[in-house]
Amino acid sequence: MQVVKYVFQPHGDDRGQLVALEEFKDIPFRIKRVYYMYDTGKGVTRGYHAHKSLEQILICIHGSCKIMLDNGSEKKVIPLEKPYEGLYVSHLMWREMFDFSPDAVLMVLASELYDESDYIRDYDVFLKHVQECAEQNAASEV
Ligand code: T46
Repeated sequence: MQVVKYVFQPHGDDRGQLVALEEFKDIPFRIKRVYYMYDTGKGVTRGYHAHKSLEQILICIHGSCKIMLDNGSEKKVIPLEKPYEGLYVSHLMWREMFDFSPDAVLMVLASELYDESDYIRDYDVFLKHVQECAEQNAASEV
């Protein structure tokens, strides 16, 4: 499984750092929504779902956390601890966010507006979607 981490360009000077993100330039999709989570309790794991079509970039702009990505056949844990790094999370990728430091702020740039019908919250249903997708791709290659 290929993990795509973007390293953004910080514009630093003697005042500090600034990171600017533009759609289609720094971010590979149109940014339709931004949300962020903070004050995450000790030992809390969030997520436990995949998306049918949503693409996102996760940036831990303060503190640190870990992201577990699972494509249905492989799992990887990716630490996020730098405000200039963004983790790309594609559709059909199970995600769990955990190990938040008390000061963590996890910001997410999303390709679509909030839509509960895009969520797959059952792991077995997720595996079925992954398999169906692989079968469709194999059929279209014939
Ligand atoms: C994802 C991971 C990384 C909204 O009303 N609008 C929104 O845009 C979002 C994201 C959430 N909500 C509401 C829905 C729930 O009542 O906020 C509440 C918490 O959302 P959720 O339980 O889905 O949060 P996480 O941390 O499990 O997942 C979120 C995103 O929902 C999800 O798309 O990929 O962060």
